[in-house]
Amino acid sequence: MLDVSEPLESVMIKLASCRETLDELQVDSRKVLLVLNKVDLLKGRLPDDFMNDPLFKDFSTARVSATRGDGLRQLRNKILERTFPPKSKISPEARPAGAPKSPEVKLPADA
Ligand SMILES: Nc1nc2c(ncn2[C@@H]2O[C@H](COP(=O)(O)OP(=O)(O)O)[C@@H](O)[C@H]2O)c(=O)[nH]1
Ligand SMILES: [Mg+2]
Repeated sequence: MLDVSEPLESVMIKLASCRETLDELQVDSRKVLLVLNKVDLLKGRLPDDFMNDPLFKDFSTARVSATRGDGLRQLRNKILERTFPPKSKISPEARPAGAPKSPEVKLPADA
């Protein structure tokens, strides 16, 4: 999770540090979901302005405002897609006993 309302230099320093740690741990960048929070405070600055930076390479991203609720539905879907990838063509009946089914996650906006 990155607070993108901070000065861009600070955002990039934090991202570089995260990236370094993930590389050390040999985490596959394609598996990373980077959540950009506080997009409500961007005031005209577009995430696209900085998201082409190589530091973002191979990361999936979700843009949210935790306080306003923007992007939470998309974030939920991205988490669910990764937790229960569609490539698994196993029918529900063929699931191993005890395997979790995709949960229904309720967000305030669903109410
Ligand atoms: N405007 C705005 N404020 C947020 C958002 N998410 C968290 N905050 C506020 O940020 C404050 C917490 O600071 P934060 O930078 O998230 O945490 P810290 O850096 O770990 O101390 C709280 O007052 C939250 O209400 C957001 O999406 N938009
Ligand atoms: Mg902070």
